[in-house]
Amino acid sequence: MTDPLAVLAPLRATITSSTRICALTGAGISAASGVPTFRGGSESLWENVRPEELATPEAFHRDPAKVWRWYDWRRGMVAACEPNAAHHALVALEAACDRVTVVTQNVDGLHQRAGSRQVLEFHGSLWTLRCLGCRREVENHVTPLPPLPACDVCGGLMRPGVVWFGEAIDPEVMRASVDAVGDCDLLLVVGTSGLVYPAAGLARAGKESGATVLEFNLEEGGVSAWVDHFVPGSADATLPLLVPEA
Ligand code: BJW
Ligand code: ZN
Repeated sequence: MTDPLAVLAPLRATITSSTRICALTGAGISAASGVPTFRGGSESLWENVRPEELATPEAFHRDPAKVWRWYDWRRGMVAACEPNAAHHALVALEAACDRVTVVTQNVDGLHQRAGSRQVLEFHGSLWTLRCLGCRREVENHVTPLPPLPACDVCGGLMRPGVVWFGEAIDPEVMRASVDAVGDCDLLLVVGTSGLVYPAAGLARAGKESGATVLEFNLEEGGVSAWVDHFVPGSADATLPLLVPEA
């Protein structure tokens, strides 16, 4: 495997002169915290059910209790995890750069717990519930939850405040994310398979807007063809190499 330092050393000047950095992150950034990724690996399975079969509105309407059991299990698991060196490296970059925006596909809240100040949750959050009756959204960190959580106001069924397959990204989050990738000079694509759209399209959009695009991953994936440099390795080992004096 290529030495990540050998990839990054010639880029030192590009990195240190960047004034606007955007990080597009995926499940791989939280892997070292103990949060399972979605694809590749038996640990990503829950009760022998594939995430793709649970993360849909159809699955929720068919069997809300089953989908809630999965989310409740994940909430409990994530609550017991801590941000890792990769999350902390993005926070440390804020000291060295005018603006750092994290666009995360993750719903675990670990970037915020690490201290990142500008986080766009592209696929929502495990810690938000939305009422199917009155559409009210609430922040909720109770774990475990009752089997079918109900709205305090109208008694309707609450659903996880995440974006499932076939659902639209929140338009404001979409706009802010497109702005962030279009407006940065350095785009870090970290720990995502680059298979899920429209998130994966943000990497290409960044490239087309003139950013230098670095990908940090164990292996090449769906967006690697668009990036300028691929930095191999676990993100908790490679992202800290970006931080000055690291
Ligand atoms: C490490 C590491 C370490 C491991 N260090 N790296 C055909 C073509 C194009 C699009 C489509 C299509 N058919 C259908 C679509 C659309 C669909 C889609 O993209 N499907 C594809 C799968 C084909 N997209 C949608 O449906 C989206 N909505 C939409 O299109 O709406 C249209 C619309 C418009 C207007 C009105 C209505 C509708 C919504 C997508 C929502 C995705 N939601 C999920 C679940 C969120 C909630 C939850 O968490 O439960 O989001 S799915 C899941 O995948 C989750 C993730 O955020 C997302 C991306 O996964 P990610 O982060 O890339 O993780 P993995 O596991 O895939 O990869 C991990 C990576 O880490 C790997 O690369 C490893 O190598 C690496 N890694 N350890 C560094 N230590
Ligand atoms: Zn309600």
